[in-house]
Amino acid sequence: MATAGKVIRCRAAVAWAPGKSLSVEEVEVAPPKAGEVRIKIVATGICHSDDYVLKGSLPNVEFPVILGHEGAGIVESIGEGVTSVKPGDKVIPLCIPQCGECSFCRNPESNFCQKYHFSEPQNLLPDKTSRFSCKGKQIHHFLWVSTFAEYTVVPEYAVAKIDAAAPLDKVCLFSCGFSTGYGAAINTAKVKPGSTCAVFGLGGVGLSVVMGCKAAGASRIIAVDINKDKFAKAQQLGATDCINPRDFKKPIQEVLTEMTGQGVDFSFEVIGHADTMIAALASCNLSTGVCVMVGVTDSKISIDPMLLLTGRTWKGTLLGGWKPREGIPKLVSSYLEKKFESDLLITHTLPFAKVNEGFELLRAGKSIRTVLLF
Ligand code: PAD
Ligand code: ZN
Ligand code: ZN
Repeated sequence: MATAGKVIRCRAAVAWAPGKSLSVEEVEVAPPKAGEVRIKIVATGICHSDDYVLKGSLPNVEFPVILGHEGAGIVESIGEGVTSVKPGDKVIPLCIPQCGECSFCRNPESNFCQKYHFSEPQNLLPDKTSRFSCKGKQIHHFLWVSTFAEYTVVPEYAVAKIDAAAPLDKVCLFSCGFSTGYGAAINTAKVKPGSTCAVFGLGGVGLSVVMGCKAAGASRIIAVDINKDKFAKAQQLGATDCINPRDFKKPIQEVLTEMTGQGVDFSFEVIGHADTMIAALASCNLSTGVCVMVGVTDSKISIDPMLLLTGRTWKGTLLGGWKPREGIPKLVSSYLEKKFESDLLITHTLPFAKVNEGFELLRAGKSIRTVLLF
C-alpha cells in the first residue's frame, strides 16, 4: 500500500488522564518495526473494561493512552519477518497474545500467554517504544491493541487472520465481548447438556454467556440483572427466567437456591462487583456447582471458606479461555455458518467521532454493544 513505511496521520481517541472524556485527536502512527503489523481499524466495540480502565482502575496502564480492545480491521503493512499475515488480510487484534513459545502457550489447557499485560506491561510495544504520538507527546498503547485509533500497530503474535468474508462491523465483537462470554460457558465452565445456569449481568458479555449456555445445551438459564430493560434480549438469546434482585427482600443467592432446589449447576458473574461475585458463588450447588468469574474489579473479596469446602469450584476466565490466534478465527467461521446470533448484541452503531456518546450509552445501561465505525 502507498502508506507502507511512512508515518500515517489519522484520528484516534486519546485518554489524556484518568476520569476524563476521550478526546478525538489527529495522531501520528509510525510504521511497524520487525515482527509488527500495522492495521487499519474498520470497526471497534466499546467494552465495559475500557470504561473501567478509563477510570484509572487498572494498574499497569499508563496515560496518555489510546484505549479500545474490541476491533477488527485490515492489514495495511507489515514489518520485517512477519509471515502469518500480509497487507489486505482481514484481522482481529488480540488483547491476549499467543506467542506460541511460553509454557502457557504450549499447554493445551491454558490461554494465558505470558506476554499478557499482567506479566509484561503492554503500554509500549515489545521493544519498549510507542508507535503513537500526538501534539509532540508519546501516547501509550493499551493491551498492545489500541483499537480506538484508525491505524494501530501490534506484535504479530497479537493478531489473528480471519475469513475474508467476515463483516468487520460485526465480528469486531469477537475481539473481546462475544468470545469472552461465549467461551466462559463453553470452555471455562464446560456447561453440560440439561444443566441449570445463572448469569449475573446482562451486558454484551453476560448475554454472550447466555448464548454459550444455550449452545452447550443448558435446559434452564436464569438471567439476573437490576436493569429489567435487559430482559427481553436475554429471553431472545436463550434465557428461560429473568429476575431482578431488587424485586426480592432476601439475598439473590437464596432466591436462586429456592428456584432450583440445590442451587444452579453453573453460575457466572459478569458485572465486576465483589458482592455479586460472592452471590454468584453462593448460588451454585454447594457440592458440585461451578462458578465462573468474568467481571473485572479492583475490590478485594472476603468469603466464608465453607462456601468452597463443601465442594464448589470457583474459576476465572480471560477472553473465554480461547487460545486466541486459533480460537477466534474458528469462532468467526462459526459465525459465517450462522451458528449463533452475535449481531443481536449490537444495539447502536455510531461514527467514531461519537465515541464519548458510546460510553454514555453504556454507563446509562441503554446499549448492549455500540460499534464505532471509522
Ligand atoms: P455492561 O456494563 O454492558 O453490563 C453489565 C451489566 O451488569 C449491566 O446490564 C448492569 O445493569 C448489570 N448490573 C450492574 N450491577 C448489577 C447488580 N448489582 N446485580 C445484577 N446486575 C447488575 O458490561 P460488559 O458486559 O461489557 O462487561 C461485564 C463485565 O465483564 C465487566 O466487569 C467487564 O470488565 C468484564 C469483562 N471481562 C473480560 C474477561 O476476559 N474476563 C472480558 C470483557 C469484559
Ligand atoms: Zn473487553
Ligand atoms: Zn505465550
